[in-house]
Amino acid sequence: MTDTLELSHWIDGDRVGGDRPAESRNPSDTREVVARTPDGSAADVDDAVAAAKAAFPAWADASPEARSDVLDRAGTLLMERKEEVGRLLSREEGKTLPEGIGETARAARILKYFAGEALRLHGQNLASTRPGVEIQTYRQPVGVYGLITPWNFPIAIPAWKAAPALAFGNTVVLKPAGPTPATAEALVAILHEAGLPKGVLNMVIGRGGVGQAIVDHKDIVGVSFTGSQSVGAGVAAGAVKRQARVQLEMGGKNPLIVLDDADLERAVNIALDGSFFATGQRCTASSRLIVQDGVHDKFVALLAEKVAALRVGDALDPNSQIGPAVSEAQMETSYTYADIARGEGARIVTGGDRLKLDKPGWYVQPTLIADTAADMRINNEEVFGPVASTIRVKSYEEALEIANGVEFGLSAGIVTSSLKHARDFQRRAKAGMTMVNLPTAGVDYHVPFGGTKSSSYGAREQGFAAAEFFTQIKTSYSAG
Ligand code: UN1
Repeated sequence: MTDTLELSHWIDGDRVGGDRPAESRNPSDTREVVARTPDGSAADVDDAVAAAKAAFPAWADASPEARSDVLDRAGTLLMERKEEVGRLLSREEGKTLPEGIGETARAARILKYFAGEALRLHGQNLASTRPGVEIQTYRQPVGVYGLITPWNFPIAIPAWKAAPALAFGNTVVLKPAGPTPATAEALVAILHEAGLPKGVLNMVIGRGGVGQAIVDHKDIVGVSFTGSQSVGAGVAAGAVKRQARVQLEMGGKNPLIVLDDADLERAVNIALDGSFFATGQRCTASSRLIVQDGVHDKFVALLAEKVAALRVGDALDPNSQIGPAVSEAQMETSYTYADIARGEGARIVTGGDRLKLDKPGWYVQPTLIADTAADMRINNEEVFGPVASTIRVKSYEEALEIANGVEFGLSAGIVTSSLKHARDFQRRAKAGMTMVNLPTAGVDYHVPFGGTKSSSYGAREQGFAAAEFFTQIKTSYSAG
């Protein structure tokens, strides 16, 4: 067992809040308390926003080079400590150690990417319709942003929201997810160590009340949220009511189409990765495997064999391929959906039964479900666990119609050797991201990320697109 961390909020450059009634536990061994934390209140959010507001003018006016340097240094520090922070992430969230270290390295690279973007921010020069008049557009910092982040990428998502906010001269109040405060705290601490001025980045640990206080705070100009659709709807309603900016990333029910002409071995490995790695706890996970008649039975048999052989275990055990679910509730959701699918007449090919290991943890047996119909609940509601279902189709057109037939539209994939179908799919898939011969999950950090329909709302995150949400355009006219 490892020591329990004693965490605090970060307000105005200091660790604040000594009362620690809440805790995060290790999902691989629930006897272990990873961190004890405060349970923040609206008053803590007030203090954090006041600090962020006071810090805003100087940070907004700082040279972009100064902002770039802080992000670059923080990226270097985080990369140097990726093993240590990645281990903390895996202890707290439950993804395997290589996944935890990989995510930490990704967060470090995100900081470095936005160190560059701070210097590349630019506007445009346009001719006026009037002779002698010139027009310039500038992108300017906006103010204090509220960031509400999920537990499934406990360092990469705080990084990909905070880094652009800070790079472009805004200040921040961050609320990390309840199950994973320690990993987010590591990021905030490193940014301060890298020289971030006090008050520029604040963090309030707590439950839904903290998120609500952020959404409702009159001095927060924009809220970026990643999480569930039901919470997201409330975030949007609250923000829009007071005309704050809002950006939401929510669920997915991502399809992976496998056509008869696919390289079958490759298709099976793509499905295995997209559906089950990171314990299926990715909003980009492939949860609907839409498979053409000619290869269907072979695909299901080959995939089932690989799914059944996956080694589920303690996230820190090098032998584990799949870690536990983050919480008891997430574990229960997976089993509940296996039962729902059974009740709907589907066939559980492998998994679905409770898994008991040698230690108390929230382990889930990876589950493959076949013979499902597109309109079943298992094919329309997000499970967020290591559970995938297959749907048999006759043609590409039928596959596409089913792929597009849900309320979500985050990521969509196809495995095929046909250029014609791949190209058509890229154009017609109703999703923010399309993947050809790749898993639906596992995205690059330097390009736009986001979905359509109920998956996303507002401006895209990441890459060059991040400037849209975290800056405001000013249009300046001048005559000589
Ligand atoms: C990925 O698939 O690499 O919460 C990233 C999520 C997404 C990020 C997925 N916002 O799962």
